[in-house]
Order: sequence, then C-alpha cells, then structure tokens
Amino acid sequence: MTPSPPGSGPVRAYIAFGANLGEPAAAFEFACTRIAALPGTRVTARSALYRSAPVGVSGQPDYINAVIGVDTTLPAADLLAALLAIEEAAGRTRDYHQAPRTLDLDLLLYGDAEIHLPQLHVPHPRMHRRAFVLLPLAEIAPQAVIPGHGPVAALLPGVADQTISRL
Ligand code: PH2
Ligand code: MG
Ligand code: MG
Repeated sequence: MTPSPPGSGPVRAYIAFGANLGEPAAAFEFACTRIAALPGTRVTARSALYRSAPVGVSGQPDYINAVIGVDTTLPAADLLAALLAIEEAAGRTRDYHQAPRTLDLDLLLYGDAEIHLPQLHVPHPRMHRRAFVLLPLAEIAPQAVIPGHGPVAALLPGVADQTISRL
C-alpha cells in the first residue's frame, strides 16, 4: 500500500453499501467488520438499512442500501482496492454491467477531495441524484458537503420522488 503523506491525519470518508442478492443484512455486518479491520481505519458511523427500488435497471430485486462513515489514513486508491477485495470475499461476481450483487461498496466521499483516476471518481459521480445514497448519508452526516454539489440536506428534495424506506 502507498504510505500516506507524512504528518497527515486521518481523512473522514463515506462508503455506500448496496446488495440485492443473498443476505444483504449479513453482508452489511460482514462489510462493517472487514472495513473496521483495515489498517489505519476506524468505522465512525453506520446508517440504518434502507430498502430501495432499483435505479437505472429493471427486473431486479429491491436493493438494501446503507452508508458507512470511516476515519482512515489509507490513501483513497488503497481504500478502493480494499473495498473491492471485501466485495470479492463476499462472493461478488461481475456477470454483466449492473448485475444484481451480493455486495457493492462504493467510495462516495474522501474528505473534501475531488479525485479523478481511471478507476476512481470521488465524489461518486451519481451520488447527488440517488435517494438510496443521500438519505442514509444525511442520517449519519447531515452536515456533509458533496464537492461540486453542495450540502447533502439541500439535495434531498430533488430525490423525493424515488421509492425508498428506512428499515
Ligand atoms: N446500485 C446500482 C444500480 N441501481 N439501485 C438501488 N436502489 N440501489 C443500488 O445500490 C443500486 C441501484 C449500481 O451500483
Ligand atoms: Mg454502486
Ligand atoms: Mg460499485
């Protein structure tokens, strides 16, 4: 793993959880446990689970979604690599684009950084228009600001038409 810059403290990051195959509640516990065990990483908050209608795909089971807050000294690219490894450990397969999944972990925010790498775009490019991200994020971080889009709370009215319920 790449070391973080000397003297830099932890960064507050937010990770989206999603699953619509297998046992989503168990996958959420698995993900939280594995994320908490990452080097230099502490889970600071976890939202409730939310049930949401699939967005951008049809004919799939509803998703269970949540958001996890962490403080981490891992560089963003290393955190992403760790999240992909946790997905794989939970049996995630990639059969086709947007296939149903046992575990999806997306890096939403990494401090106030804007990151554009081939495999990683932070803030997550679609998070500001997805209720299944904004509602759980607003639950654990009502003060959060999405760089380029503004405060989470101000974005909620724009997704009020999306079907989602807190479990
Ligand atoms: N993830 C997708 C596509 N559509 N819809 C909901 N409700 N929840 C998701 O997590 C989700 C989705 C691709 O990652
Ligand atoms: Mg996703
Ligand atoms: Mg993903």
